Amino acid sequence: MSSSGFSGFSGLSGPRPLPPGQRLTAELQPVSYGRVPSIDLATWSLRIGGDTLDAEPLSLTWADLMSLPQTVVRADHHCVSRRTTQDLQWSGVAALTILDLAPPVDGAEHALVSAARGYSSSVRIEDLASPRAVFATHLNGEPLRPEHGWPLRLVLPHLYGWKGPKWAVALDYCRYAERGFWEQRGYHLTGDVWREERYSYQE
Ligand SMILES: Nc1nc2c(c(=O)[nH]1)N[C@H]1C(S)=C(S)[C@@H](COP(=O)(O)O)O[C@H]1N2
Ligand SMILES: [Mo]
Repeated sequence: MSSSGFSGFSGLSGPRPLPPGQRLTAELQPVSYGRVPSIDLATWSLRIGGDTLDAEPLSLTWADLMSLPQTVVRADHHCVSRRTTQDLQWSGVAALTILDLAPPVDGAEHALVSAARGYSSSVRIEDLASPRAVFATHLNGEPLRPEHGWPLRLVLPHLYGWKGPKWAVALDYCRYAERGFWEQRGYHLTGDVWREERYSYQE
């Protein structure tokens, strides 16, 4: 069992434990560096590239994405600024489905997920392969609002929120970890909330 074994509380009733150092907020507050991008679905795609198994990038259009099996994940959201919002329902395409469709080459254990307007985050393939990792198109049954990442955001419930780019446009596999936006600015490469991996000096 990986360090993320505590993330599966969906389905249990009663109060759930908070990760260390977190406090509850009722509503999911939009948090982002920079402005909300305007995106045209007709030209939008999710590009899966870098060290792919067949050495070719794959671009998924919105229609491609919609034709993949859809999944629902109930999860708590933990921002590294210490706010936790419990019991959100994300739906979209499991990250595992994307990994199966365009797998990384053997030996590529890392990825960089990039967003429109320059944001990116480092994630481990192992974390993307969590059954609860989802490229979400909907929050609580509604299409994502623009400020929450429409049309697509990555959700990794066992990692801090910064690991999930909103307005995701690319997933690049890499053999060596590449640091994304916050990882270059002092935040942790892995970012497991239950291990309280907040800062790079803990690595
Ligand atoms: N593109 C982009 N994605 C992002 C961010 C950002 O600044 N830009 N902020 C991250 C952080 S720090 C958190 S906590 C969550 C916040 O999600 P929310 O705005 O839906 O609450 O988005 C993450 N994804
Ligand atoms: Mo955050």
